[in-house]
Order: sequence, then C-alpha cells, then structure tokens
Amino acid sequence: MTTPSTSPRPLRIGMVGYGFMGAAHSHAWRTAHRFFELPLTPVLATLAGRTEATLVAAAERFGFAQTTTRWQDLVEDPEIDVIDICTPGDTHVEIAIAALAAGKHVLCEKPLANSVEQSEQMTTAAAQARAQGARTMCGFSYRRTPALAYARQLVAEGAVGEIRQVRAQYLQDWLSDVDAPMTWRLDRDKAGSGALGDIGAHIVDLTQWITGQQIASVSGTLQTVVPTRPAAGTAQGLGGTGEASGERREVTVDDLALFTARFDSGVLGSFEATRMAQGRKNAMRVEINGSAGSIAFDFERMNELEVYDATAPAGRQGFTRILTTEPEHPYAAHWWPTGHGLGYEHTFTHQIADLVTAIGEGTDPSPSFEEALQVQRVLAAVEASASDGSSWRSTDPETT
Ligand code: SOE
Repeated sequence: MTTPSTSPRPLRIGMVGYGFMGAAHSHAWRTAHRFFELPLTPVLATLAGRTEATLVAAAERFGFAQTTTRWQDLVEDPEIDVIDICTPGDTHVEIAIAALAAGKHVLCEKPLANSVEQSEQMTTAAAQARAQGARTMCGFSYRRTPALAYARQLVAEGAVGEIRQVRAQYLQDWLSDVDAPMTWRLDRDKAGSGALGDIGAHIVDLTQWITGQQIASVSGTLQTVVPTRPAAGTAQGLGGTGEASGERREVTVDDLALFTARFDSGVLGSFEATRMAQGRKNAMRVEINGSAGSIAFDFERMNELEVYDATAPAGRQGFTRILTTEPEHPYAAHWWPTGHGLGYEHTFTHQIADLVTAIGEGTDPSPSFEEALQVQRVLAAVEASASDGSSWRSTDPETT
C-alpha cells in the first residue's frame, strides 16, 4: 500500500455570502486542486452570512469548517488567506477594502461594485495591497469557458483577420412573469443596476477581452418593462412565484439594456442584455466578424465554437462547429476524455485554478480590479447615455 504524497501548503478561504454564487464558488474551491496541479491547496475555512440558521446549513452543505455572522471576523482572522466576496454589489466596497487593508487576497464577484467611484476606491486599495503581496481578481467567470478562451486565441492568431464588427447578447427569461417576486437583483440600492450590470457586464468584459480592444464610447437605452413586483412570494432559482394579489414594490433597475459601442480601434459593436427573453435561459452570445472570417458562440451550447473561414475555397465555405472538448483547447485536458463536455460550474473551477496559481506564483491574476473598473466605466456611460436621450458618452475618465 502507498500513501499519497503530501499536499501543497493550505490556502485558507473565508467566503462572504452563500447564495447562487456562494454555491458555485465553494464547489470550485473544493474541486480545483483535484483536477489541476496547484501550488497551494484551498481549504474552506469560514463562511460568513447574516442569518445563522441558513448560514450553518449552507456551511455544512458546501463543506466549510466554521461560520460567522460577522464578515469582519474573516478579515480579523490571521489564519484566513483569501476573502471571497459573493454578496450583492452594495457590500463589495466595504468588505474588499477591509480585506485588502488586512493583507488578504480578494476574489470579488462581478460587477466589481455599484458605481465607478466605489470601483475606483477598490482599485486603489488593490494597488496598495499588491505592494504587500495581496492579489485581487474580479469574477468574470465566463472568460474561463474553453470555447471563449479559444476564441480569444483564434482572434489573436488572426483567424478572423481585421475585426470589423462585434455583436453580443446576453438573454435570460427568469423575469418574464410579471408576478415573479421582488429580489435584491431588482433593487438599485443593492444591485447598482439591472440586466445592464448583472449580465451586460459579462458581455462587455468578454468582448473587450476576446478582441483585445476597449470600449471607448457608448450610446444606450434602458427600459424597466415591469415597474412593480410582488413584495412576497416563493423564490425558485433566480425568479419564483409572487403573491399576485398582495403588496407590490417598485422595481428600481432596468429589465432591458440595449447599446451600441465604439471600441478604441473604431470598430462598432451592438450589445443587448435582458432577463425577459422568453425561452432564452442563459443565451450569452458573442459574434466577431472580421475581414478573414467570423467566430460565433452561444453559452446554451457552451462546448461549441463556430468558426467561419472566408479564405476557404468558394463552395466549401460555411461555419465549422468546433467541439472545444479536446486536449488542444484551453482547460479541457484537465477533465474528461475527448468529447465528454463541460458545464457552467467548470468555468468557476477554472477561475479558482487560475487564481490559486497566480497567488502561489506571486503573479497578478486577470481580470484585475483595474479591468473590472473599466467595465464599470462602460456601464456608467450606458446609464448616462440612456438618461440623456441615447447621447454618445465616452468611457474615458478624463472626459466624463
Ligand atoms: C443572474 O442573471 C445570473 O446569475 C448572473 O448574476 C450571473 O453572473 C450569470 O452567470 C448567470 O445569471
């Protein structure tokens, strides 16, 4: 009988929040070192949340050793190495700045915060803490979808030639029912914005990352289609069933966000984010059209990337469906034999693997808080444009 060799040194995780993202992150922290060779072994140390009973149940389910109803306990605990922020946007700035001041590494869910000002404060704190060795990352997890990471590689290799147009949509339908109950995601004070920040932020980040270009200006429109929702109801998944005849509360964020963007190269992009597109469950779609071809992706078919080669002989042209499950594709070799496919949760596991590698190697993980601040500037410019008759708005801090 042989004993497995000793694991690398532990990396102790303190997580704040235990909803949808808390579950996704905990799973990733537990799984990453089993499939990726990491310089440190993540250990689920302490879970923080406000409501003792549900907190304790979540900690047991996710595998945390301890709980606390004060997130400050995580920051004050010298045994905790990483603070993982999985709470609504209104809490990010305070927790992140306290954690960084205590020298912790920080992973923060997207969008980075609820305003550009808060994001700037967090980015300044991150820059100061970096000098002491603290690493920061914002959770734009879709970057770690193998097909999208591969799309980025293809664009960088020139597979689409010169980029001419960008098209991005993030379509969900969990708010289609007018009696779906009120949640924090519909409350501006908690979430900052609606479809724009919740899911539009992902396609802003992704298109900038895949193209290697930044959005310089935008013109947008926002709409709240259902202005009030039942105050009470039974939550199910992201939505649920509200008490249709009971008290209703005002929805203070957008249901739909539509905008046009001009990248710094001059390329134009169209963006659409909605949580009311009946039948579209998690259709996050990106298409890049260039002089030599196109690439197209839809998260509802996340193991596929469509590539069109305009230089192929006439008569043999057409979109090729590449199954991005092969050892040649980013992340895929760590998982299953050829063709077996990955799911939503794997994007989070890849995110954790990359973060732990960066912490262990003392390098800066991406997306950094700086990159996430730039996304926040785009969101703010869309809001400013929408409130001003869809005027074009710059994302440059010097001109806004
Ligand atoms: C809700 O729209 C949501 O959970 C987003 O908040 C996540 O970022 C996205 O991955 C799935 O949808």
